[in-house]
Amino acid sequence: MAIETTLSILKPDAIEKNIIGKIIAKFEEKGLTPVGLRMVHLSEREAGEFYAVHAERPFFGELVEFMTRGPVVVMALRGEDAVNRNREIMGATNPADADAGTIRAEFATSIGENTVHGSDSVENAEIEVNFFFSGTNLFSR
Ligand code: YYY
Ligand code: MG
Repeated sequence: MAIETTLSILKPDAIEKNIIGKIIAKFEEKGLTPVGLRMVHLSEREAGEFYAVHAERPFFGELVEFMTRGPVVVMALRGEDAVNRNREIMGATNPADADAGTIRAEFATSIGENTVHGSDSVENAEIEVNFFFSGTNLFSR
């Protein structure tokens, strides 16, 4: 399987709950390595641009409000089949539907405050990684 790079965001609820270390450990244990990592407090404009695909959805306003209420950690994760792998480790969007052992099952509060974002395709992963990182700010071992 191919080595891919995908985008992960540890959302404001993860920072508020002091669980970013626990979440990063889960990725590392399962073969996804951070190759870019920083903390950022998104503006409304940035959050809206990042989630532009959802602009017409009824939850868009709440999503932008949530994503801007405090800082987030943005990470580029690299590994085999990283896009799918990240989604598996995260669990389903609604934590009530997420498999046991996934980040969302363990830590998420609700479908809106669901602790992590992960790119949903290789194509979107490239766009999303580029949204936060220039190539010179990605590091491989
Ligand atoms: O990719 P993923 O985060 O699992 O879900 P998306 O369908 O892309 O939705 C993005 C984001 O929007 C989701 O993580 C929470 C929020 N959301 C919501 O608040 N209510 C919904 N019914 C669907 C999504
Ligand atoms: Mg999505």
